[in-house]
Amino acid sequence: MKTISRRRRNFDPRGRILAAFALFGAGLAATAAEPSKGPDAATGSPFRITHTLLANLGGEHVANAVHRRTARGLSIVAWGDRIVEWPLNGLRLREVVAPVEGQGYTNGGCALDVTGDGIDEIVVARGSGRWAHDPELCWFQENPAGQLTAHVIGPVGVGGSTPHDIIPISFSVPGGGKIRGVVVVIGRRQVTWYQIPDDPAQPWTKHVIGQLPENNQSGLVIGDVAGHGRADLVCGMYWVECPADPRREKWKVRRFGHWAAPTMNSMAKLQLGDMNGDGQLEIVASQAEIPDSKLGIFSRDPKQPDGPWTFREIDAGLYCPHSLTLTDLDGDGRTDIIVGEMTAGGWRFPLNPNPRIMAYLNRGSAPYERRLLAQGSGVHEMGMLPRERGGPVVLYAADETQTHKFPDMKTHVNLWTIWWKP
Ligand SMILES: [Ca+2]
Ligand SMILES: [Ca+2]
Ligand SMILES: [Ca+2]
Repeated sequence: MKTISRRRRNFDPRGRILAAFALFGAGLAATAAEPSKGPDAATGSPFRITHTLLANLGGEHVANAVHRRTARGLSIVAWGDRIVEWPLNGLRLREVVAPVEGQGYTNGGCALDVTGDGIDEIVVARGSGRWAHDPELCWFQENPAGQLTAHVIGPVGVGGSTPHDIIPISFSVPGGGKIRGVVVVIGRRQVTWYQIPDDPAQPWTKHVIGQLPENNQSGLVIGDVAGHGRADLVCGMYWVECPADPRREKWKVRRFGHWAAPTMNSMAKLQLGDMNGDGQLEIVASQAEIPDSKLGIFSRDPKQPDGPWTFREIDAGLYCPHSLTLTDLDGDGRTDIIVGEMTAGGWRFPLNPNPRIMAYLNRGSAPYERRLLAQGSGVHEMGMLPRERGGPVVLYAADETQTHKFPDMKTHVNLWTIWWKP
């Protein structure tokens, strides 16, 4: 396709990010959060935090927000009823794909440089109505007018097969070379990946990885769990070992966690990180879709690599912590955890009167130290901008409204900039 260029465009995301930090700092008063009751540390907040309201979108549905590289620096992109974008250089909302009556976008979606020119496109599925039934997977490319043009990757399935999770994946394959694509969790059970062809405007090749043994599996993250240097997957309560050639060979599915599926406990938000500094990845997980939810770390026993993983509970009593991010917040070299709660889960639960974003500072074998970062604004699929060395943590998210149950809910898109003070 002629419109796809492989030339590298001249842009510098680092400069844009720093300019954006200056903008936040100049216009906003600091709103350092106070610790709440419970297991939080008793002393004052060690963070300096500024909050930016990007938009109040009324009853508009926003399913997810990610950041992408554009020719002019980073943007935050969100979709639900339509696709909108906030360039970090200016933060003014731009509608990049207009709404279509009766059509919605899926929870799953990601930024990915499909064309290899240094500019990220958006991969997301669209379907019928608020729940995006009968979805088709698409990628959206910025056109010269600054709007996003849709290219169809292929159908995903029928009915409620809406992908909850879509993330980029790449593989080094036998004989040399790399292949790239996205992993898609369909109907919270079938794991599939779509391979980008030489001409990405053509339909992508669909490879079915497998059906997970139980329903209600969600949350998806990629990392080298098996230690073979490959792109293993973690989804719900299972991890899936990548074969040497993911185009032709079978993936192995193994259970790592014990959160039971029938009660939706297994619908997780997941991250992979070396939480104890031993060089092996652990799975950090929260029960993303339920009230009275747990947060904890699953560790693989090197003596019993196929046996049950051990679980260390970090916190409990959370409300739909559908956001989970890892970073070293306090610069001590240990990876810390950030968790965000929703205002309303997608199921038959009461509203959360005071959704929180909390940090859990990693203190090694001592308990994690819980710190309140913000409260009052629910978050769903919270993202974190690429972090400069020694720079602040910048989090952003929309709250997913459930107006079919709570008609007065409003969608707010927020951004927080967090500095470690000491
Ligand atoms: Ca691109
Ligand atoms: Ca480890
Ligand atoms: Ca740390």
